[in-house]
Amino acid sequence: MTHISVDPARFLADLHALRRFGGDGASKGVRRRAFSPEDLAARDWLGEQMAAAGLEPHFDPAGNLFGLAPGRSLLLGSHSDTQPEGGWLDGALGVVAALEIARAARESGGPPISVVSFQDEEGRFGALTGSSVWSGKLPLEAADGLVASDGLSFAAARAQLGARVRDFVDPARFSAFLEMHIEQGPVLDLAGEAIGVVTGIVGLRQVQVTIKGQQNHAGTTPMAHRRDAFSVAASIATALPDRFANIVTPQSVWTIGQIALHPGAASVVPGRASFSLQWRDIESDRLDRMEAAIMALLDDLAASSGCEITATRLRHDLSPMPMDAGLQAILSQAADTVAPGRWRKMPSGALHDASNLAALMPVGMVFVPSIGGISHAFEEDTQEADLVTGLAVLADAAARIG
Ligand code: HGY
Ligand code: MN
Ligand code: MN
Repeated sequence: MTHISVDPARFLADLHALRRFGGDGASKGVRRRAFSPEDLAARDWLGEQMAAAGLEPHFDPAGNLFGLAPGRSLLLGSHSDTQPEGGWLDGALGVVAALEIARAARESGGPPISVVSFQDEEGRFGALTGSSVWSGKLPLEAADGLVASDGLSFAAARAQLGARVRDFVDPARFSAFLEMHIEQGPVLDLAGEAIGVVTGIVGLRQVQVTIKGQQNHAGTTPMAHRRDAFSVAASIATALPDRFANIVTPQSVWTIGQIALHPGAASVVPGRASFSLQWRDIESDRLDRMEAAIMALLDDLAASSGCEITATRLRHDLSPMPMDAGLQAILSQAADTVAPGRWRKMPSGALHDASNLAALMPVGMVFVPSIGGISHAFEEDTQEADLVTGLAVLADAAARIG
């Protein structure tokens, strides 16, 4: 096993350099939505770093950026696009760690390692869009029809790639995929541990609920005569915990993250409400039972409120995905070597591109702690010592895989 001697200072310098593309300025936070000018500039910068590391930069038609080692290689990476108000590490950590390990492996005469930054993991257009297209789960033509909330289509967005675009990389080039990521939750931080070896990634379902009531005057319409679309939306949100009580576990989650009221005026009873409802769990059948409870609740409220309620499935289903047992074992050995007594095995409550790649090759993931468990917010952060520990674990595992 060739030891891959990484350079922590170089790794951290690259992480901070990447943060400046779309950097918020007042915090470490980043705004770097898929195919935004900041995202394209960041990808071009990453391509330059890949070339300087002796890798062949390669954009595919979906905007995924690979740094290819010659021949067959281990693939490391993540994504470099962010949420509208993203953290500086979500995705970026895995891409920059992959770059450092690929560079260090080449310097140490170690195994060939390729790097990838998948596009639109954060779902400006779809869900894990770039890796869904690359893995064959989502045809490029279907992705092209996806439209962001500002009206930009995936087709128009990716057209900005211009002459950068080449063909899709053959997944057979890669022996396995490893992704380092921040935990984005509180478990490791609360336990004072440094490393999480991921056992599996949750599945996700999402619907867009639309409620049609009666737009009316906020002053002259008696409460008993209203068909207030927001009031029904609020009833759905408050009723879900009871409806889920005998179904969910403490790890099950559901979120109403985006809501729009029409016409959205203080003196008008909203006639229409539309909101996203997303739920996640590590078990498929529990996702099914949560879905059945949601649909029953919508039927009950439509009958009792006199409003018309529809639910449109927004995203193609993302099934729960176990991580490869062999890679879990290798990552556990690496964690035990680098951070003995300070690591655990754990599931991922966040989605990751690794879910899509599991259909193509063995995949494994490793987590580092998130301070306060905060993510998808400008406050997202991790102690630099923990970032370096994660890098060492990933490098050790990459060397063991060879
Ligand atoms: O939503 C997720 O789990 C991912 O961070 N995009
Ligand atoms: Mn992520
Ligand atoms: Mn994210």
